[in-house]
Amino acid sequence: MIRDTEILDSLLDTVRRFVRERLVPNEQLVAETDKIPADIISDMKAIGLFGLTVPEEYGGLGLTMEEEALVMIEMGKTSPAFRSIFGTTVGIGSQGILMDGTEEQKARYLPLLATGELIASFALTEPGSGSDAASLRTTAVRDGDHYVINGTKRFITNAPYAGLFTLMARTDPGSKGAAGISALIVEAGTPGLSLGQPDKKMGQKGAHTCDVIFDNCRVPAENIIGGREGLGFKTAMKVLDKGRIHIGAFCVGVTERMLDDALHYAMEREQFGQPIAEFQLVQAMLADSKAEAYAARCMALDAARRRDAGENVTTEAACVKMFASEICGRVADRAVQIFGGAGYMAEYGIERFYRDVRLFRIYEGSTQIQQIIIGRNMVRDAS
Ligand code: COS
Repeated sequence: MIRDTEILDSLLDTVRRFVRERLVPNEQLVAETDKIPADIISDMKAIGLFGLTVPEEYGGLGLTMEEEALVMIEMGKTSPAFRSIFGTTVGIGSQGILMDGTEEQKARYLPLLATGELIASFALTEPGSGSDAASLRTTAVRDGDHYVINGTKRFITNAPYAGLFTLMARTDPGSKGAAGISALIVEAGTPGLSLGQPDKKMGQKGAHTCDVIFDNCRVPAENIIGGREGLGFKTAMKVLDKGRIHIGAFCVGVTERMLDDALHYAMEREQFGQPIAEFQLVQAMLADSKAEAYAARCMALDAARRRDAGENVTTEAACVKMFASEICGRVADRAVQIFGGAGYMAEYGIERFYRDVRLFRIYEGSTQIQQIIIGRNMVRDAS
């Protein structure tokens, strides 16, 4: 749903210009230094990127899903690391508080998240629990007015800068499945919370993940999201449903960027006396990529509109995440192929995208997890 076309167009125009003038020229620098310059992060805060999804009454822009998807498509036209720095705050890191938090939790944290003063991380994955999220082992045991947390979370995006973690932990150690899990807000700096070394990754330099370790970490009992135990797994699943449309839309943007780069390269690069874009075998790669990017764009926006209309979009969100991340990987591969030898060389940048986009098929639920969700829901709905 688009609330006001004029206001949205102006926001999209600002983001487009910001991407073109501030982010694209710094892609190589970020890849080489593994760091996003502080002045770029300040500019992101100034244009409201950290508050995209926080409701207006808490100081954010309160975008609908369709509006958010359109912004993500624009943000995808540059290195994914730039999205990552604010993406967990507007996405999976804060949404649990927004969807299921108490009024006090929202009033306390959302305004700080909307300005970027606090960065939020989503702490679900563990060394022994990835796709099988309900098997997580981190415990949060009630002790008077506090919960005492023990366990390790792994590959946590933005953990090195996070001001708060939306943590999924087992408050009922007697229950092995989803029902014993709760979501808790843990502020950085709480005694007993420490961070591992930053992970060395295949791509997305400038975006950082690390372990988050809880060793008898005490958090006030009022930090349990929703004020009740046992809701955490469902909170996490609802957050991921929305996050998957966000990531799917972002994949569309990155796909369009890589395709644009490949098209321009093919129109400039001459072989056999003419631009390689004139050859039908190159055109076939461009055409397949164009059709897939178009399909993914339509899917992402349709799922977003359905969510805005109040439909349950668990299946559609999984379809978008699966399809958009898969075509993104295919287009990255074709783009490298069109660039030929230059595609393998760092200075042309396309090999960097090829490595960066590999993550999309894995995080926020792998392609295989999306297949399971879609297939299971189809059978359930039909019976
Ligand atoms: N929205 C609301 N509730 C949901 C839900 C959703 N999308 N999906 C599941 N639930 C509920 C179920 O209805 C069930 O509730 P009841 O017990 O009251 O019926 C409960 O949650 C458990 O669901 P289910 O039995 O389907 O859980 P499974 O253990 O089979 O796990 C998958 C389901 C595979 C879908 C889940 O583990 C998953 O998404 N894994 C991937 C995790 C992931 O994306 N990790 C990335 C880390 S973040 S970058």
